[in-house]
Amino acid sequence: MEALLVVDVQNDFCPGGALPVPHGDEVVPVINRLCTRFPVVVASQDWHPEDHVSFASNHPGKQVLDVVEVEGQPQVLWPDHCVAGSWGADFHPGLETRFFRMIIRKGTDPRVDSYSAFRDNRKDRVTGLAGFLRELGVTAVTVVGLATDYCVAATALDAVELGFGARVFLPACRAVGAPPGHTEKTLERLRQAGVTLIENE
Ligand code: VGL
Ligand code: ZN
Repeated sequence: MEALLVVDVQNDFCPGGALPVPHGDEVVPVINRLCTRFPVVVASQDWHPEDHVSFASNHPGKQVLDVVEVEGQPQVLWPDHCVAGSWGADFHPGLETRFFRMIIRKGTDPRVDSYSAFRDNRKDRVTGLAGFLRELGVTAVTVVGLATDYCVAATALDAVELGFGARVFLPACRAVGAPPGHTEKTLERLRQAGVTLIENE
C-alpha cells in the first residue's frame, strides 16, 4: 500500500509568510486532487519553539542563510518561521486537511532541526511516522509539498533509508532554491539514493 506524505504546506512557506518558497501556494490545488487517489494521507507541520536553533535571530551577529555549527553539525539559519501555534505554522487555508489521517509535528526540540518528517537532522530521534505507516501496511510513499530541496528531499531520503519505496511528485512541490544550485544538487542526490522523481502528471 502506498501513502501520500504532504510536507509543510504552511502559511510561512507560502507568499506572505516568513520564509516564502517561490510559488509555494501553487501546490495546494494539486495536492487536494492527489489526496483522493491514496488510501492513506499523512501531513507534516514544521513546529518550532521561539528559541529554535534554526532561527538566525537566536544567533547574534549571524544572518539568514549563514551556516553555523551546532554540536558538530552544519545548521542553515532561517528567518523565524512556523512558531508552534502561530498563524504561520497553520496549514495553508486552501489545503483540504480533512484527508489527513495523521499529522506529524517536527522541529519541536529547540536544539536540533528536523527537515524530515521521519526523524531529526541528527537522525537520532524519530517522530513515529515510520511506525505508523508500517503498522498500516504501507510499503511506499509519494512525497509532495514544501520545500523540494529541504523538507521534501529529507523526508524522501529518510523514507528510502528506513525501507520504504519513495517517489517525489514534482508538480506538487516547490523549492527554496537557495543557496544557488541547491535544488539541482538535491534532486541528483535523491536520484542516486533510489528515489523516483516524477516530473509531470
Ligand atoms: C523547511 C527550512 C526550514 C522546509 C523547514 O519545510 O522545507 N525549510 N524549515
Ligand atoms: Zn523549520
